[in-house]
Amino acid sequence: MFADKNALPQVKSLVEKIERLAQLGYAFGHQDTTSYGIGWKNNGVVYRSDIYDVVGDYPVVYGFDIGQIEHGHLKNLDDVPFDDMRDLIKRANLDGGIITISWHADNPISNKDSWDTTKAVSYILKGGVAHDVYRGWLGRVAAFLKSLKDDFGALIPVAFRPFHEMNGSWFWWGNPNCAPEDYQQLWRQTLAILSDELEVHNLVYVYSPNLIQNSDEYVLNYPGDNYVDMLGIDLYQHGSVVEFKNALRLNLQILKDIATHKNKPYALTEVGVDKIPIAKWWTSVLDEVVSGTGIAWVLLWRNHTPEHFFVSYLSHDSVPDFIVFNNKQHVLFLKDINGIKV
Ligand code: BMA
Repeated sequence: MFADKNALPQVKSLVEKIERLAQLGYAFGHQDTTSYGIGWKNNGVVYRSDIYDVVGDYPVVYGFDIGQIEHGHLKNLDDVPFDDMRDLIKRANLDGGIITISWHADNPISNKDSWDTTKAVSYILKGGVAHDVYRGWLGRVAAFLKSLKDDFGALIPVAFRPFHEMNGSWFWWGNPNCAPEDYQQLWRQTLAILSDELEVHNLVYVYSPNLIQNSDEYVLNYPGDNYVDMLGIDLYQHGSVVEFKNALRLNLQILKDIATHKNKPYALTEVGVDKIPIAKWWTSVLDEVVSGTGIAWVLLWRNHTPEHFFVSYLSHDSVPDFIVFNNKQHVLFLKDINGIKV
């Protein structure tokens, strides 16, 4: 039933929760929301989020990234200590949030970052020269995922989104740096090693291509229904509002059709426009297209600096519109799903 045949009951509960959310509206998500924001960093004492500063509420979906865990580093690629990340995950889970984790893994052949496109995937598959290195990496990924426990010692379920945007050319696991068949093998082998060998059983597996032109492109790298629990799409606004809305509409329609046919939940696993240059972007662009499409959530990327951010922060021009957006009945923040508004 789930990609991991031995998935824990928490995995089932998480999928059911995701499905319930999609019936109520769609949930708001933010990457690294409690790790840092504009002008501040989590210090382990004050629990904070730019979103909370603006609307007095937290997102439902909390995104984290475990890039660099593969080397056993203490901090991820964006300088977030893994010990702090674990604490923030615990807190988000306790508060009723949903955890999703991506993995900007370094290139296992060149040892440069995820964006280094040196050919790598075929070498880390079974029989490849770097397969053992990759196994070692998964050992460290597994150790972290298995360390995510609540106060009662129960494992926290995670919507795991490895090797995302595989139809884009920028990551070493993306086309054309990796053939679709190799990608599918990488996915299936990763799942088998994590679940069967390393006994990681708290994952909902999420497949998420970047912007697509048609459904063939969506399924080009798809590893198969038995290996995926949830479907996603990543889509950013780089050009005009009109172009973006058209692309978003088309992509959500394709995603919905495929997901409905496969009977799997679906989400906009990354979306946004860097620096929010349009004051009413939340209501007049995002919500206008996303509302009523049946997606479970939208995940906005990180608030890094005033030159790179995706969610309104205090004093930004988009704040009034973000408040209107937050007040919409079908846009779900944490208090909404914990029974206060709906
Ligand atoms: C990208 C940018 C990078 C960051 C990476 C992983 O979209 O935000 O600065 O390192 O995501 O979070």
